[in-house]
Amino acid sequence: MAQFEEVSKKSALHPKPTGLTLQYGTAGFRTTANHLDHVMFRMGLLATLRSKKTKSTIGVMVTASHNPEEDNGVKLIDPMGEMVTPAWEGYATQLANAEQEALCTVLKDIIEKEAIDMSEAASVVTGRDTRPSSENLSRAVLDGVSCLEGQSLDFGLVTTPQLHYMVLCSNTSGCYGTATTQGYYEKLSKAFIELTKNAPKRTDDQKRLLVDGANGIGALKMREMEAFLKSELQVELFNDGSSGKLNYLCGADYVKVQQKPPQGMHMGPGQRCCSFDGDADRIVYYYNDSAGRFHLLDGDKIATLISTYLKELLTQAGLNLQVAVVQTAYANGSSTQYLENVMKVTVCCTKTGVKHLHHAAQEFDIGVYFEANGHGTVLFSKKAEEKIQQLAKDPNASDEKKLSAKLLENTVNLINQATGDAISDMLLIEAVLAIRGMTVQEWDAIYTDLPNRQLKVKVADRRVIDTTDAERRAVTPAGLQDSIDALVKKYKQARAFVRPSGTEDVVRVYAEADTQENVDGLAHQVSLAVY
Ligand code: NG1
Ligand code: ZN
Repeated sequence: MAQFEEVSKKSALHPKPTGLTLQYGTAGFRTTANHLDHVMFRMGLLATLRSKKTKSTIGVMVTASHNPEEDNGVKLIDPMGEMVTPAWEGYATQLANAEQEALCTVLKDIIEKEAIDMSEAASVVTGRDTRPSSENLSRAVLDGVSCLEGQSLDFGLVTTPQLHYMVLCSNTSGCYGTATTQGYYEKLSKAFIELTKNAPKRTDDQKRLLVDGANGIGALKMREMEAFLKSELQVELFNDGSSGKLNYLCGADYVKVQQKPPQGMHMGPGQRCCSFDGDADRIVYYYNDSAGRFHLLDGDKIATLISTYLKELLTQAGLNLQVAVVQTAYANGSSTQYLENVMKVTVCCTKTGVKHLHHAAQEFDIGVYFEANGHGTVLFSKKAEEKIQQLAKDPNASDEKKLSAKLLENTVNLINQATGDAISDMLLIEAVLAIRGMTVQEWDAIYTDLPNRQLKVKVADRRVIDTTDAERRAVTPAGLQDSIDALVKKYKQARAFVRPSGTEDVVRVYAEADTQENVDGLAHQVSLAVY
């Protein structure tokens, strides 16, 4: 077939370094940028096949999120804006690792296995972050798409969640929104402005927010968004990419892991601040108190704020819808306790990686999911959306109920349900704080985090560690879990676990205990047990 000849010919322009093997991990492929050209070309091929198979638009995002600027990565986005299914992750790995001469055979195997009709049309949308390598790499993706005669639309510089949104809009005939960045800004800003009308007394000072853009795409897109917000949010942007290096000493991952403010931000006492990560799908908040002490409000605090707000509105509206919060093993123990015992919401724990949380959240009427690192969103079931819409226009409903339903309706519109989105989450948090008349300190005081520590350990082969129970217990190597259990017993309110990272060649150690000194000791001892 002519298409395969084209693949053979073009793939020679995107040669695979012999012997290099990579794996489609938690967030797609990620490694040093100069090892990725062939992977990009091949992901263009695979996205085209996926599009033919699903008869839908598929997304390909070129980014390595919070990784250093020299890295890059790629991930595929499925029709409803979610991560690609596990079987196709497997195909992605096979295709990326096929030596040059075996490429067409692997491609044909996938086509056969999935019974793909190659005469189907295909449509692929692409996007990229601001890494210097991203432009060429996304060109390689487009090369792959054109080889198999797929249609492509390159959105160029967009945040990861913006591309997820484009995919979802494209496959729902515009019902979710218009598949343009303009459509995205208009949808979100309209909902935000409607919500903040319920907080008419907000002062300019309360509208002020300091944003660390991680020197990445989020900063660029925040500048574009600002014009649509009509001063209802007054953003002061730091690390906007004009001089600093992407993710270097800044961004959500740095702030969360180091538990300190990003460099280059001038925060006054009590000033509300937030950080995006390198592709703007994560956000964390923080402030310095009057004594200069740093306070972090991570994904767990965000999930708590949002679920409290939703529960209150549902009660006021008299709507019987179940709210659940989905977390991972990294969720601070205090947050889980607060959610279960005080808020009385269902809490479930999944493996790390948004696809697991997203999947679990789909099981509920309203599923709030957040990783502690600030990656998350809220999913509303069809039933929940319909009930809210019906009540909002019910002529017999009381004014109070109607108002709550309207607030819920605008909240739904403000949320990017395709994936966690720093810009959308930020606007939601700002709206909730405004409506509830809450300061960042009051939000922080909902519960007190247990001191915690995350460490990375380099080992010869991280895959020797296998885990169970949503990654909270190690099954192999033999004896490791017993050692961890023995160490944890020595401390109060302690918990610890280890797991191999899905995005870096390291083993991650996490620990919690009653004091920072104790938890630092525990994390260190656990990291020694890993060797
Ligand atoms: P790994 O490297 O598997 O721990 C990290 C984050 C995940 C997720 C992915 C994708 C932590 C502990 N892990 O995964 O939560 O965000 O990157 O970006 O933060
Ligand atoms: Zn990210």
